Amino acid sequence: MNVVVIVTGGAGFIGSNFIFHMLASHEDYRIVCLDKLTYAGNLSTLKSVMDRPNFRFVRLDICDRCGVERLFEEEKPDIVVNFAAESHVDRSIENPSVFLQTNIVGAGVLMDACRKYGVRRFHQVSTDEVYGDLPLNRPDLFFTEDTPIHASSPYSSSKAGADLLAMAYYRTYGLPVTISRCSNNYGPYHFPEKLIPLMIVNCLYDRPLPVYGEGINVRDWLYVEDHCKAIDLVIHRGRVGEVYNIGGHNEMRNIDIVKLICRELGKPESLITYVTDRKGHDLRYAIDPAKILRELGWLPETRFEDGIRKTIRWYLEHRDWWEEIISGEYQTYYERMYANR
Ligand code: NAD
Ligand code: TDX
Repeated sequence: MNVVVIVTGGAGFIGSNFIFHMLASHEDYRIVCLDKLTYAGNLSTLKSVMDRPNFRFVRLDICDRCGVERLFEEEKPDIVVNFAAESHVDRSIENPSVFLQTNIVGAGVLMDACRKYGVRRFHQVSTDEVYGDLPLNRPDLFFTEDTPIHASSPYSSSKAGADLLAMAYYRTYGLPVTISRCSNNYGPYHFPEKLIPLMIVNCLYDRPLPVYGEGINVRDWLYVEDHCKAIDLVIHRGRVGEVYNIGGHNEMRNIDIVKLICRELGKPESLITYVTDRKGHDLRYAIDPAKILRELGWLPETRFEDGIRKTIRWYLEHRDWWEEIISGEYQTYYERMYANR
């Protein structure tokens, strides 16, 4: 076993998909998942790989400096990929403090451990949201790696904070850092507080489909496996000290996604309910992925029409996974967020 990779936040949506990808593509690697198991982390997601001899799960908070150092001492990782984060914009608007703690302080703890134990790569999984938003009437504009950071929400500003810290550790200490900034992901194991799984689940229960504002905000959707493949390329072949944008030129208005989900599930559009807009709601995200194509040859492989059908089918076939989630704390969250909205 020549390469040890610590994947933080691997019990969440993208981190778990990344673990599946890495175990399938690099059979000789040892993959160590470090996750606090917050409301968004789910051990049942990892049950198919739990018994693999080259996989280990450790329940740990990335802010726990002693625990993180102990794990690094034991595992001597070659590569650390940081997915662990508070990831939901609406929760960050309600209560920013845990976002600052995990997304900035936690990332700093990991980078200190990487310095101390001399890892060969620290990869920070960032987001296109650090660039702020683009106007709806300028379809010619895209985020490039040179677009200034201009975050809008407590979530995106905390992610921007981690990016700045990573670049500072690269310049000051020579820590071998890479950063990727991806657009909105969708696919299996997406927590049902986010747009696509929330709409699928509500459709299946014939519940109202809460669309913020007029539903005209635009997101650039990427199938999660394509994101995982891009990160795999960046950690192996990306240049240190560089940022790579990841996105698939697949812009959709929220309302069009919700209508498509209704159509696919045979549900009436009369379920759509327009609700009070998100505070500071970003209008449009759109990634220019030219750099990762040019340098690493990455292109998305899944067309949206196929990816969304696969995703809907996955939710139909994995009711146990999401029914368990929505029967718990999620109900209180949903009431708080959507009742009387
Ligand atoms: P998620 O909320 O589904 O999962 C986050 C995981 O991190 C959970 O397993 C949770 O238990 C864990 N975690 C949270 N706080 C922790 C802590 N203090 N210590 C250890 N583990 C902790 O998130 P996701 O959608 O999978 O996003 C993963 C990463 O990708 C995040 O950094 C996010 O900013 C970034 N990202 C997400 C998207 C998207 O569309 N979902 C797009 C671009 C970038
Ligand atoms: O009930 C809803 N109704 C609605 O209209 C929800 C949950 C969302 N929306 C809108 C808000 C956004 O315009 O749908 C769009 C997508 O919302 P989210 O799924 O919450 O994603 P977004 O805010 O775009 O952020 C996501 O992409 C970038 C991830 O959650 C972040 O972690 C990632 O960095």
